[in-house]
Amino acid sequence: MISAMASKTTWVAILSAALCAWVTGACATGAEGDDDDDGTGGGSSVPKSFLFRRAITIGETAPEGYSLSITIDHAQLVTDEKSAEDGADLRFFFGAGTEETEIDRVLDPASSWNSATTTVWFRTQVGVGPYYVYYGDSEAVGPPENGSLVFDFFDDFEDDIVDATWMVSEIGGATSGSVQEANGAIRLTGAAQDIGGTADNCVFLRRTMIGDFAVEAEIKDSGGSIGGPSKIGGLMVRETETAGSKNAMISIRNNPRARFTSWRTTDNGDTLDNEMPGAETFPQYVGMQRFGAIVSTLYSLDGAIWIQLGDQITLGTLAEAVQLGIPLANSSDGTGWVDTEWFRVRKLALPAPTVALGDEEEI
Ligand SMILES: [Ca+2]
Ligand SMILES: [Ca+2]
Repeated sequence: MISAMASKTTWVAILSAALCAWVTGACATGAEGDDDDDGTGGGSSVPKSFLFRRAITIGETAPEGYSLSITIDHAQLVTDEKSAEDGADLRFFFGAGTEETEIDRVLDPASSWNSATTTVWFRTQVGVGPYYVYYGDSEAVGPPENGSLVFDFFDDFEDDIVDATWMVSEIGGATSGSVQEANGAIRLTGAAQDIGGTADNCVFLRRTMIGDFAVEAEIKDSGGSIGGPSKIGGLMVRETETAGSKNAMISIRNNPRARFTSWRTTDNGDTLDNEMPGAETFPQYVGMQRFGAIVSTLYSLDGAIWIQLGDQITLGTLAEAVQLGIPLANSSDGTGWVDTEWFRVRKLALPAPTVALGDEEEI
């Protein structure tokens, strides 16, 4: 670690003289790199002293405010001493010339810096671009990385305070519903029976969503009293908090653990399901997409490649505003719990817009 940092300082020292020739103000103040280091983001114009950049080309179908990710071999950049191990110098900019401003970027929670497949999210802005990812400034600190400016909603559950926009419902006679945030996760606790048939008995950590969306989350762990056919966390969209509300869900069904999708297409109607047998362990990555009244459920083995589980579900006519969140039915009179590591909601665009990285440019 120490030798890597020392060599990084060296390449910056060697090349900084060249940079001083044209980066206005950077050398006079000694303040190389991004000056928007308050972590709040929001796009400020900054003097840059990055040594490299790659253009980002985005397909025309991407709407404004759309969350996109790029995957980059950051480990190779670190090996080549072009970027810091912690990725603090990997920064995203939008706009041309004097209009160029820095935008927030967030490391995918299933990814890591200094990886061959480092995946970073950013969001499309108002206008046509261009977009660049810059790197190669060992003094760059405090990258803007506000997830709320990259996704429609993002919660990594890292500050031990439950965001006030989360609500807990005890549906169909479930009891002991509560929520707390600790150890980087949100814990939903309750004593509930099952999700299925013509009425559900579950606790539901929810928030109101309007319109179409894509949502992903990581189920971290579960414990307490977990009975036989439990549905352990995951993602659920339902029209109302009534026990017989139409809904769609992806969960982990207990004993044996299996990825599990279920849906009720009419209020108080029966529930159908689809499962993929397997002795599943945590963590589990789950996803869902809502397009009008059509819901798709997805899972991932690594948080990177997502696979649809079962067919698309059509929930009849679905209200524009729905309840989206994390279900738990622990099939027990005792209390059980499920922890969720992170939860994000982003705009849905179909087909998914393309994004591509151009070749590295030295600057
Ligand atoms: Ca929190
Ligand atoms: Ca977390």
